[in-house]
Amino acid sequence: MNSNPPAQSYNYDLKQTLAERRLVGFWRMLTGFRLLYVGAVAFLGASALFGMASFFLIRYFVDEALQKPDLHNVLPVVALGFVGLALLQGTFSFLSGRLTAQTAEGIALRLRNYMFDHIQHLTFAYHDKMQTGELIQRCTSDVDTMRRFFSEQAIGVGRIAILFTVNFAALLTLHVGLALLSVIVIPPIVIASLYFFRRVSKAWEAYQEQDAKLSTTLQENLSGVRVVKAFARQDYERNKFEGDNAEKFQRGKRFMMMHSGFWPITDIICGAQIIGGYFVAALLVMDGTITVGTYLAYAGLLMNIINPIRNLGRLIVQMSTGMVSFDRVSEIIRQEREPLTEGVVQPTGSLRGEVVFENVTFEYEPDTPVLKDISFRVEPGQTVALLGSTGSGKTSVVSLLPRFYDYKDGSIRIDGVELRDYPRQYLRRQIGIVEQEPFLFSRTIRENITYGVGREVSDDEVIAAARAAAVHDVIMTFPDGYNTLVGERGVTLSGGQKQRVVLARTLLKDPRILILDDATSSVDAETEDSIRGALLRLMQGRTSFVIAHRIQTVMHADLILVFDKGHIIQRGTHAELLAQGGMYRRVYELQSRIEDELEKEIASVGLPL
Ligand code: DCP
Ligand code: MG
Repeated sequence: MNSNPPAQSYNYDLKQTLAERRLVGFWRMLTGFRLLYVGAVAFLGASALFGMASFFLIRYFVDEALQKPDLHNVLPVVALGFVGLALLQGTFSFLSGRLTAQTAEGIALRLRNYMFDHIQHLTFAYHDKMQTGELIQRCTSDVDTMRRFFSEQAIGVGRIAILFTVNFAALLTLHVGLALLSVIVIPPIVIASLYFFRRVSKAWEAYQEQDAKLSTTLQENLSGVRVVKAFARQDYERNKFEGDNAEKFQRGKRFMMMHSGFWPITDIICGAQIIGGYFVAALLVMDGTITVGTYLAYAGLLMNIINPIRNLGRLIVQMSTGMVSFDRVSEIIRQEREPLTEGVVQPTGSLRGEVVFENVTFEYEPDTPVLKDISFRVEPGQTVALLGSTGSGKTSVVSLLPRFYDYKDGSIRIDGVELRDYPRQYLRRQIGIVEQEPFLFSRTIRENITYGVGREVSDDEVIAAARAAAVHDVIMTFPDGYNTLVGERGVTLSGGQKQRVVLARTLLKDPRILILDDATSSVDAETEDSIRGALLRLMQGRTSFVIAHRIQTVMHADLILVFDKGHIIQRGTHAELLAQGGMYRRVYELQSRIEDELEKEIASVGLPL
């Protein structure tokens, strides 16, 4: 069963890759790009070879060409040789750069797509806990650090290995003793690099963590801008942001300082190496062991060896940032996806809509049950109303039906099949929810209404749904009608309008089981009355769960469940519950009294009802 189709388009299992050790993980991430990567390194090697060859040309020029009587004949050839070598070196270096860019950008592109898709498939429980800002930061900044890892450090390793090998081999042909002398700096540099590697890793991790915190603060402040303004808390928020920002500054400074503390050390070591090498080589020239041409070639090659060694240190230190980002990204990727299409049963038709809860217990956090011993039964096409004080568990009950969360104990059966045996995707297609907090995308109203239908929809259907949700007339007042953009670049809808657009979206989906979680909370009583007719029509023939605070909205339900602290404390029809007394009746009487008084009040001041 292929539960996560998009992930399958990658020809390797990223999750397994990331579970491994980091370097192995990086190598496996190169899957599909290895040829490009090898090409990039090979072209670099070719470029290095031509660079090295020019030093031998120098030696030939000084030691032999200059002694020749027909120097004027040789000179143009030598000059052409230098130009030719430089051209070849440049060309291959350019080609290598191209392949590198293709590799690194390609890997980053794939990783970003993978992460986006992966995050969409994570469980509700994970999203409840993980901050949005943190996720955004990991998908952008950390992925970018990994892109740099592939474009700079991964290629850099190959580059250093090649430059070192080629130039060291060339040095050996010049003079074995000098060649060996040139590499005595390697151990101290490696030791210094490893020491810095650990410290820089830690500093970078701290920096990225703070960066994520800042993203979260920013993101929350932008989403919650109304609250900030309404409470005039700008100063408080600014101070909080400035505090976080100052911490980021400190951590960034620490990271940069550590980074830069490393260079003087390697510079000193490498500088000593170069001077020492030149000095010894000069002594050898003086006693005639090597020629002047060899000396010049040595001088050039030595620089070619010292530079990669120096860069090795830089590379090791920079790699630490790639590793940290790798870990932060893998933390997300290691999370289990919520299987969408897996299920013991694979129903093809529609649900009938019989829902049975039996002693269901559910908790978001271990050992803090939110629902305790919930049992009830709904026949197909019936309407159940859920009433209860805030936090009593109403939303939690209905969130179990589309398998947003898995219940702990007990059994929930739809049409006689245990909920766990249904594929999530099937349930989610059969169940329509109008959530407590309606959400619209920054797309057109039409796109928002047809979202989730999964087929071409005619304008008539869209309009019919909007009419049923009593939002058609509102939409027609917008300049572009159904093509009006919602959100930042378009119209701003009121809470009630949003709710009704979401209602239209759910109507169009034509679900077998309908969940209305406070779906009319943001509409006034008058509009609610006008929607109620539509809702009643809509609920016909479907099993419906209606959560509402006004008893008027739910009094016609076939079954009313009254919740308190995760328990069902009362159940029955409106008439039965009124006869029972208790909480239901108290709330009913209270609400009726308030409405009556309100009516009287309005009548006495002469306002039209
Ligand atoms: N809860 C939680 N984690 C979540 C959602 C809720 O721990 N992701 C807790 C908060 C409440 C309890 O579960 O203590 C029940 O929450 P519900 O959302 O089910 O409560 P209601 O829907 O009944 O409340 P309201 O009328 O305010 O919507
Ligand atoms: Mg709720």
